[in-house]
Amino acid sequence: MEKNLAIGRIIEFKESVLASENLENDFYDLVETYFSPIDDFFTDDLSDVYEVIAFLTEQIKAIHQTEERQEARVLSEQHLSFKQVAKQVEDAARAHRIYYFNDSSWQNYVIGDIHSDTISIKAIMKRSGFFKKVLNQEKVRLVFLGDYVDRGKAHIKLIFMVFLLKYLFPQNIYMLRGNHDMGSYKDGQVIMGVRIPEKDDHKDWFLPYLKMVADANKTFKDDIIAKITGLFDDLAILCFFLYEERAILGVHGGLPRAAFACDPKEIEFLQKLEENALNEENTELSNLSRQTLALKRKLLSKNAYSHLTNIAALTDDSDHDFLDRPRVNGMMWSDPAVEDVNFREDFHRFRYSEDTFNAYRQRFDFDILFRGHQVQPEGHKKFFQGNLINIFSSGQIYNDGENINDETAYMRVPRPQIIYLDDQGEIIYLDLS
Ligand SMILES: [Mn+2]
Repeated sequence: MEKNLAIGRIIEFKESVLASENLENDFYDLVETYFSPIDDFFTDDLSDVYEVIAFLTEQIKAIHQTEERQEARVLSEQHLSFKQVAKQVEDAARAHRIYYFNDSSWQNYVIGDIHSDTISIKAIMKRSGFFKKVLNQEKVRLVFLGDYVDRGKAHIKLIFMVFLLKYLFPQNIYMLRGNHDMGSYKDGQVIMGVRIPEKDDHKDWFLPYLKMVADANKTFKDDIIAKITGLFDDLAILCFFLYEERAILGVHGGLPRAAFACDPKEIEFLQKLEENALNEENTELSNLSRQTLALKRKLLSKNAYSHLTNIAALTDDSDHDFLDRPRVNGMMWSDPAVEDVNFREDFHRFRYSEDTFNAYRQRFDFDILFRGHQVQPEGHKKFFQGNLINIFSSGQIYNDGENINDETAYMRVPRPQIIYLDDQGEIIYLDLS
């Protein structure tokens, strides 16, 4: 088959990156060659955008394959300690959908939720000095904690840009999966990983929007939906940064569900849940045996994660927790429990106490957890003595004293931020405007 021109352009760009005089401008010019001709996604010719996204999904899957390291795979299956594994593998090794970063000479930037907002992405690239550093062949690395899509205004362009960045700069860009980066497409039906609130316009949601565009526009074939969700399935779940004095785990939401409750409030909550389950005939919970649930609320002296006997178990999709949900889901959906808020359990979402968090830290041997998932107006928020840090990276972006971001769904975030880790692993919060 003749090589598609639209794809040819990005292949050529990748081959000549280091010859660029102004990579930042050239990158955005490249993006605009595809997007500036489009006025209306429902009627204009989207063949080039379609071809490129389809190509990028395949390329990125192939890149993920090249990141895989057999040694990291074996060690993750043998060890509980992230530190132990990270000490023994090559920098940026990937295994079991976990990235291990151990070379502190890299400048690491960690980025929270983006949600279909290209204005914040541009600010992130600028704030990190990404393009200049790449041109100078500095070791710069951007690690995204997931939630690329939904809610904002630039669904297709955002996914195009992030995928293009990973394709062009595979050693500088790393993507984790968020709870929104999910779904599937079967028999003409979009199956969502998240629930759309009733009051919401479906256009504000990525997969329904793709489906609407594909239904209306023959140049944007609907098989793109399965290609994109297929790549979402291939994204990593965890990343780990090892520094001499500090070990940091990164994830979108939080923890897998513990084997039993550590905190008296959690136990009380689970008791109520169990009572309700046993009283109701038709809930999913009623299918769980009394014995199983009762076991979960016992305060045992063992670690609440002693049922997980190696790191690889964390990201094993075939492994389910006691509510019969894939363990991986918990890590994308759970939130830290704050005072005066009840613990909640609704299969997807749950809150973890500080005791549970500390049991998890102890079991898997890390110091600090970075996560996104919850909106933080001040860009970041610390929980649990500063050992859990929530970062949020979409919101108001200022230029000459005025907010220029008309794509974000988070106008209530006046101060989106990213994290910079210096070569000692010191945590520095950077404002995007
Ligand atoms: Mn999220």
